Amino acid sequence: MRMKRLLLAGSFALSCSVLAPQELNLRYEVADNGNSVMVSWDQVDGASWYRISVDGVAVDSVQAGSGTSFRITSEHAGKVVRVEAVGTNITEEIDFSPSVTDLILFSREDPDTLHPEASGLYYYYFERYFISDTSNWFRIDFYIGDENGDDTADLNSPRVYGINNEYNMSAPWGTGNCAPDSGYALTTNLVQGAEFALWLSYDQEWGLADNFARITVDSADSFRVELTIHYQMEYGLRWVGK
Ligand SMILES: [Ca+2]
Repeated sequence: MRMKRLLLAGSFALSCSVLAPQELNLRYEVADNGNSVMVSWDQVDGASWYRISVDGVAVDSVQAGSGTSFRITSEHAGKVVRVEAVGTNITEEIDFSPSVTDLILFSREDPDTLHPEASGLYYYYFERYFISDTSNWFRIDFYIGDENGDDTADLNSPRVYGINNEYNMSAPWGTGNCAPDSGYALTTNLVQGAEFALWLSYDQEWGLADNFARITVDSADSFRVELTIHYQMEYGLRWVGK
């Protein structure tokens, strides 16, 4: 009896080995002004349904034969999207994890000329720049300075000081892992412990040339701030999971 089972297992493995491996070919599009991700995949043999999850938490399921796409809305925003073909061992993922930069910046009112006041994106991370060096200006995405005169350091769009004409506005983060749709300003007071959304944009309309980041204020006084920036590398996507 034992021998017979082993022979059956052997012939099964042999017959499977001649078939091309199946793939979901999981793909996506940023949708809904950057709030949603539309995922789609190929049907695979043997799947009874497809489980969609974000960061290990099930979002929904799609029965086999009833569709091969799903829109993941902002309430489920996170980092890793997974689609599992239940009934097979086929699982594929898309990783929307942000890059992370820690920064110390100073107010442009700080008299110490060795203290950098501005920052800009260099590939996927933020670099520090001196406002005094105008050759840096085209690289600057925001700078620190008390532009509204209330003795607190502010996060400012480069447009405020005429550094360049990008908008790059900020807004209180709100809740969840999705940057807000509205409430953006050119100048935002930085408060220790607060979180802000940074919207990198050449105009004031959302588009697929834009990027979003999530800024945590680790400390802030009138001259010096420490920031942690999570940057979503996917164009247009408001999701920034931590
Ligand atoms: Ca201020």
